[in-house]
Amino acid sequence: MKPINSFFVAFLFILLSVCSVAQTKYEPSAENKKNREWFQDARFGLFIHWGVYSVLGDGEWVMNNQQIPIKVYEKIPAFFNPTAFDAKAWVQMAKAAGMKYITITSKHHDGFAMWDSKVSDYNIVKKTPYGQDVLKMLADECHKEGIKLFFYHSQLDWHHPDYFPRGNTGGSWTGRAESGDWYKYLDYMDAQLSELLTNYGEIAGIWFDGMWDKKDADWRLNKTYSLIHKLQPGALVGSNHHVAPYDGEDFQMFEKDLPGHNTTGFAPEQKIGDLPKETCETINYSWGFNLKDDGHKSRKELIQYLVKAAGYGANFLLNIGPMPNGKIQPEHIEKLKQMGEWLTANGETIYGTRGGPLTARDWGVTTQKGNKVYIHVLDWTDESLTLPSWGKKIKSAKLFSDKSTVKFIENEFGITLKIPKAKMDETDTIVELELK
Ligand code: FHN
Repeated sequence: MKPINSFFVAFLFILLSVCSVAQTKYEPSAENKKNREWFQDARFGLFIHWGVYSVLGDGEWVMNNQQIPIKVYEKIPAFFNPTAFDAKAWVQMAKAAGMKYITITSKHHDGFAMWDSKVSDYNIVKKTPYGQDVLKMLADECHKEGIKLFFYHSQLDWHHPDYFPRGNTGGSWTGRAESGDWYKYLDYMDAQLSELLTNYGEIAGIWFDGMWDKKDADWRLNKTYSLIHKLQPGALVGSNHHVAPYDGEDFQMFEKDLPGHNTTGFAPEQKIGDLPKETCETINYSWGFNLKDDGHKSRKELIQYLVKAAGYGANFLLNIGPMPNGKIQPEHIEKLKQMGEWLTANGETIYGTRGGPLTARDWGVTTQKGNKVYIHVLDWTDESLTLPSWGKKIKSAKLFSDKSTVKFIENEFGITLKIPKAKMDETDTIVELELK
């Protein structure tokens, strides 16, 4: 037999490496691309943080913040009995608020599964007196009502023994042995995700959170993302890792910030990519139910956040943290109702739009659909407002609210609109421009 030429071996090795990289590059399916369009058109969704932690009324981080050892925390599910949970009422509330999808926590950092998992007994059916699969009830209701459903899934896990080496949170106070098999943990996570993507009908996407706990770990993203796309090619994958999207992701998220802002300090290096965008925010200060938190945002703040997000070309995912009995705080129901009323009147300027021709300004934002541009004036007191020109001529301008004509001048200084003071709306004065 002839000896194999070492150059040939090296060449073969390089070729195989290139091929394997090429193979792993993600190409979204046609269905997935269609769903990305749907997602951007939807613009408004309901975020739900709900788990056994709600029993303690101190937010979803209570296990870590109060350093409750696993053995003690495991007693909490016995008190979780949400007999007032009503999937129909939740979905109707979301619909009436003008929301097009729901993203609910399947598992948060405490590791407790809110569905009938066969992979682990640490779940709502096995460990709570309620004993029912709330995700199944919600999924069925969403499918019936045409509301899409995403699962928020925490990669970080304060309960699982194989989540090892530990990350920045969930330290020795959990009482876990200082050992574990990381890849076994990832297998467990993939197995749970497979359940969620197999037994609950069409799932709009998976909203990951927690990679930031172990920034340098091998999260085996390629394997997990491929699994999701194999099980449900249309499902959108996003991750709240606070950096630019990784290969295999379908949308980019921003936590408590509009794209490109970093007021929270979570994302100093977050680059904005080309994927559809979403920003999430709390209705008060907490994600999970917090008994003491009454810092509820006002109707105006919430509507303006939605409008700004749309101006930035992003969806708004607004969070509520249901109570342990399954009910939603009345203040939150009221706020959602008010948003729905506003959207009934003004939804045309939000749904199906993309970020407008002008980037956000101190006075507000713009959205666009076809040859219509919506000028959302959020903070302005003068009657005249000059916009920089973006190279298109205006055919007509009118107030969106009563369709009355808005006078305008186009000249070398830009486009000046004259909005009568009496017609200004302190939440959002919308001028509809029709382009030539
Ligand atoms: O730690 C979580 C937090 O509990 C919540 O789920 C939010 C939602 O965006 N994300 C994490 C913090 O980045």
